[in-house]
Amino acid sequence: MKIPRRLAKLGHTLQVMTSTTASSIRFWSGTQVHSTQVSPARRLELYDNESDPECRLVREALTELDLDVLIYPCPLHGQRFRPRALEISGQPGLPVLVEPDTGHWISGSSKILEYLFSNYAQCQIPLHLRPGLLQKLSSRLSTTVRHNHGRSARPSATPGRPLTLFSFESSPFSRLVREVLCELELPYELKNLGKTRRTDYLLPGVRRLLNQGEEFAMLGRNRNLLKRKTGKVQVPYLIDPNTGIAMFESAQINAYLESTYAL
Ligand SMILES: N[C@@H](CCC(=O)N[C@@H](CS)C(=O)NCC(=O)O)C(=O)O
Repeated sequence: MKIPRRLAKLGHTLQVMTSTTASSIRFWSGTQVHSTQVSPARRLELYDNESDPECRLVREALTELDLDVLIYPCPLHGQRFRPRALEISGQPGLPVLVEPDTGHWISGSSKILEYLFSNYAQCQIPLHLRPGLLQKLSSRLSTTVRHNHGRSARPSATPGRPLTLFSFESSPFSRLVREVLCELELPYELKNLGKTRRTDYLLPGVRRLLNQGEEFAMLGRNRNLLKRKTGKVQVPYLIDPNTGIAMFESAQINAYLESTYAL
């Protein structure tokens, strides 16, 4: 059934509002980059469920540490990657982080966060990410506010190659895309693009308006990469090597994912 355009727009606006509330409940953790001192030679891999409260804490840390990760979505009842996560860790829980450099794997948010901060920032887990009761409860509340979007698998076609998503964890628009990627069990390279300086907090359009139509000079690996590729820095940005498309705009990206992969 085709949904009238106005109704679809209203639906998307409501989704953005609850997604913004979900980020506010987490005090916008997973927004600002705190410099990484060591980068892994090869990308990390994460068996993840977008709506899982513990997985969220790990993704927030990945943004703050400016680390990219290959996401293997493991929605409830998913058959594409969930069995492999179980095989690796020997237990059904998520998240599971794999470091392909060493074959080393870790499961559970507390251990993963400890590992990430001690290995990639040589420091302790900052207070706002330490997996205590407040963190776990607020992360669970964020899931509730999103009505469990991104939680359960839906039938989908298998892509030949992983997609790429430029995003940062607290971005309300990017979350909507990550939820669909998870439900459709589409593996993707998550290119984190946290904020590095004050001007990054301005909306992309406002930034260009203040700078005669040009994007400001950017700090940060992925910010520069995206600026070189597209001339602007805005998330979400999706690249699908299977079809050759590359696009901005959360509503259009989700429409593309639904029409290309949902069965
Ligand atoms: N209409 C766009 C809005 C995208 C947008 O405003 N994204 C924000 C993050 S939520 C952004 O890119 N901010 C610029 C920055 O982080 O530098 C969409 O639906 O995708």
